[in-house]
Amino acid sequence: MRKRILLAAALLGPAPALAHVVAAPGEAKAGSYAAIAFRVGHGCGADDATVRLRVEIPDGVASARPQPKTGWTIAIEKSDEADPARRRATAVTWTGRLPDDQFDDFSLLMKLPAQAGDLVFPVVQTCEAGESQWTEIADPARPGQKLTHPAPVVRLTPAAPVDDMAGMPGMKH
Ligand SMILES: [Cu+2]
Repeated sequence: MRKRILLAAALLGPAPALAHVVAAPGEAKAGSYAAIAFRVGHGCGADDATVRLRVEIPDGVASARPQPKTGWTIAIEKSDEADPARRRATAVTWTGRLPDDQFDDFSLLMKLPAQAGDLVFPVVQTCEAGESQWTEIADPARPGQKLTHPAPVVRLTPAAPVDDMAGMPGMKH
């Protein structure tokens, strides 16, 4: 019985950290600034090294700044508002080389939307031979559905109300 419960939890839980391309952490507070890494666990196929990773930034993210990364060049695509101050990063592309049998993290510091819910980041992983599009989105009407190339998701949890925080012992504001 206990075994069956654990198995069910595993099936419903987040994707394994080293499979596919996943967001790490996969959960953050709505409205917060958070550093989120896009973790690449393998190449596009057997022995097929990753040479480029393009992460699309969803609309509600007010700002996204990539962390400099030794051995990789970074290109930031921006929205086209006339006022430079209003332009936001719409996609970030890293170019370099990651062998298939190694993993790496590609980090963004983001101002997350205030609204709780799932934030989806479509990712295209380009390799020396192939390409993987991590762009599939789960259908909430079909729980348990298996996606072969799910897009990384960050679950935004509601920000704690200020009153609750003030009532917590040891919290100073
Ligand atoms: Cu995988």
